[in-house]
Order: sequence, then structure tokens, then C-alpha cells
Amino acid sequence: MHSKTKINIKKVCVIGLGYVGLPTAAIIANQGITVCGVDVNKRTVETINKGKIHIVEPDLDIMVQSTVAAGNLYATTSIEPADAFIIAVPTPFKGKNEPDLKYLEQAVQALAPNLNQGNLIILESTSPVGTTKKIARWLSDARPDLKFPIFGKDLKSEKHNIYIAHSPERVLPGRILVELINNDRVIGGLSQACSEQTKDLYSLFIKGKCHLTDADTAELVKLAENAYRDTNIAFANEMSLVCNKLNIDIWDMIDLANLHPRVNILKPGPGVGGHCIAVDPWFIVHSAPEQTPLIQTTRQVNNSKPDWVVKQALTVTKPSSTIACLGLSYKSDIDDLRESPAIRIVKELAARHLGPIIVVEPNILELPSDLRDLENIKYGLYEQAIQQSETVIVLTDHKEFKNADQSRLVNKEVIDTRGIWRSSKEPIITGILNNG
Ligand code: SAJ
Repeated sequence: MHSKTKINIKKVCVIGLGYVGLPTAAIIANQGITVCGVDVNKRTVETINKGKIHIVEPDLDIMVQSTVAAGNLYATTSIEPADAFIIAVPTPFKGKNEPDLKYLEQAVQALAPNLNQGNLIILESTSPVGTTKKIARWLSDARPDLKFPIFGKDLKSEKHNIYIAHSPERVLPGRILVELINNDRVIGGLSQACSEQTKDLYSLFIKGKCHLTDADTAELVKLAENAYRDTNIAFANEMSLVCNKLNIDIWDMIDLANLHPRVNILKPGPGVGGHCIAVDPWFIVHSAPEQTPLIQTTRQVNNSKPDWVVKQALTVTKPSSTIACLGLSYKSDIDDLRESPAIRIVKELAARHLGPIIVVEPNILELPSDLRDLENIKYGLYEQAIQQSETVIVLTDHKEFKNADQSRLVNKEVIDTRGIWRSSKEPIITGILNNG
């Protein structure tokens, strides 16, 4: 970690205190810098000011508690003047896969009156190509008294007195603190000076290397990373359908194929969820629809997997019997339900299956409201769900399920979409559909 910075950063304002903003705020505050975290959600702000957190992420609670107690981190609902601003608000899509920049625009409009000469603004939210330039234009319209780097990467630093860059977050939920500190950073400034200032700020708290480029490239780098992973998962999901049709164990097949030195097939599952991989590829498609047949097909393959799982479940389950669905979050050991294929599967089952459905999700205390209102669905604990059900569907590979007593599964139909129970040495599971 570097001990010096060329910019004088005494206070950072982090806008958006979600899965990326809050850990970033806590890590910067942990360096002794004053961090004002801003979120529109009052409950989130109150929770953080009590030294607590509103999301599940390893070790984040400890860091937030200590930085709030030390007075370095506090949360508020309105943006305050600072030396640097980090924007980490959601960039979802609307309508037919069109990027929705409304949260970003709201954040930027609220930021504008707080800007002072010499300020640095870093966009961390995953964004369509051209968004960082858009921010510069919005701000320049709102603050004609300041000079913005809106003319491209060759602009000399003396021609602008506000610095703007995109540095996409690339952290993996479940390992956010580790990856925030250790991952390399791609930094795309609207000028060389913008990139260098951003590098100086990140050098205060990250150990990874900073790679400087322009804003458009940095935006596409991030989108390409997630589209690449989506494509590789789609391949695994397609192979799981092939294996099912040919009656071949997908997990054995992948293990053997991956012995090849240049093959690394990812894991099939119930589909692809989360706010990133299921969303970001569409940003590329939206910018270049004619050039992206592969990315579009990838999305279709991964998007159709939940329906396939539902069909499998309905095929092996008697109409009035009980189904246990294990896991709701989009991946293991987190509480994030966004775009989760498990939710789609549970909802579809609720609509098509006559019997009761028990949903087990150890990372949340109650079902989300759209499931709570469905008559044949209830929230349950693992033991009770297994005991009462005839069909068990593994939708998320949480540690609680991996470590659970599998002897309870005898004589039940098991659809293990994540392959968590396949290594069981005793052939105790009957009727298992080990087909991802
Ligand atoms: N999944 C599979 N099979 C696999 C791997 C993942 O089905 O072999 C599924 C997961 O269960 C989940 C989805 O894909 O539903 C995405 O999970 P993930 O762990 O691959 O990724 P995310 O969405 O949690 O985080 C990704 C990461 N991007 C890449 O790995 C390229 C992370 O580094 C990004 O910072 C994050 O997106 C983001 O915020 O964009």
C-alpha cells in the first residue's frame, strides 16, 4: 500500500451504500480518511450510523462498526462537499433491455451544487459506453462556473478544474473486502490528469495495480468481463441439457473435460442471476445490436434455464405433494435476491404446482413480499422442509445445504441443480436427477 498521494484527500463522499459503495466507504474510512456515505434509503443510513450493516458480506460488519465508532465513517441522505466523490448507484435496465441511468442522473444532479474546484468524481457503477462523458456534460450544464474535461482524452489538465474518471468495480459478492483491496483496477479518465488523480486516490487503499486508459475503454472492459463470464456459464448450462438428454452425469463429464490443460468449463446451475452478469451484457447489445448475436444467444440460454428446472420438477413430482426449494439468493452464502433464478423458479412452481412449496433461505429472515403473498408458498427451515417434502430442489449452493445430513434424502426426488450432493460416497439418494 502506498503511503503518499499527490492529491490532498481529507474527505470522500461515497454516493450509494450498497454492495459496492458501503465496503468502499468502509475501506477508505479505515485508512483514517473522513468518509461521508450517502444513500436515499433512510433505514440504510440509520443502520450504518449505528455501526451496523444492511447486507450480508463477510467481515464488512466488523469494518463498518469500527470505522463508525472511530468517527471516520458516517452516513447521511444528502450529498456534502468533499475532495472526492465516488458514485456507486445501481444502473439497471428498463423496458426492452435499455440501460436505465435515472439513479445515476439523480445522483449527479444532487452532486452538482456541492462541487468545488479541484474535486475528483469517480464513477464505479457498471455503465454503458459513453456514460462518463454524459456525467461531464450533465455537470457542465449544471455548473457553468467550473471547467469540465468534456473534450476527450487528449485534453490538458490545466484546461479543466474538475476531474472525472470511470473505474468499474469488479469485486465478487462474498469476497468483496478481499477483492476490493487486492484486485487490479482499470481507470479510464476523461483526461490523463483525471486518470492519475483517480490512481492516487485508489493507491491509498488498494494493493492491486492501477491500469490507466480512457473512459469509453474502461466502460467496455467491465461489460466485456461480465459478458465473457455469462457466455462461459451458458456453455455449461447448455451442456447440462445435452447430458440430461443423453443420460450422462454432467459433473463427471465436466471434471474429466477440465483435466485438459486448456479447458475450464464452468458450473451449470438453475440460471444466472445477480445485478451484474444477468444485466450488463444487455448494455453491450444495446450499444451494438447487429454485432452481438453471441451475447444475445448467451442471455437466452441462461434465461431459459429456470423454465427447464421447473419442467424437471413438475415431471418428477406428484401434483399434490410437497416441494422443498433450497436457496433463494442468486448464489451461495449471500442474501442478494436480485435477478435470482431461484425466485423465478419458485414463482413458476407456485403457479403450476398444486401442492405446498417450502422455501429455505438461511440468509434472510422472511420471504420477499412477492413470494409471501402466494398461497402455496411458505418459509421454512432445512430440517422441517426436508422432512415434509417429497421433492427437494437445490437452487443455491449455500454452505448450510452442502454440510447438511444427506441421509434424510432417502426415497425423495432430488433435483440438485448445483451438484452439491454428488460427492456423497454412499449411494443413499434414490431418484436423484444429477443434471445441473
Ligand atoms: N454461476 C453459475 N456457474 C458458475 C459461476 C456462476 O451458474 O460456474 C452463476 C451464479 O450462481 C450466479 C451468476 O452466475 O447466479 C453470477 O455469479 P458470479 O459469481 O459469476 O458473479 P457475480 O454476479 O456475483 O459477480 C460478477 C463478477 N464478474 C466476473 O466474475 C467477470 C464480479 O467480479 C463483478 O464485480 C460483478 O459481477 C459485478 O459487480 O459486475
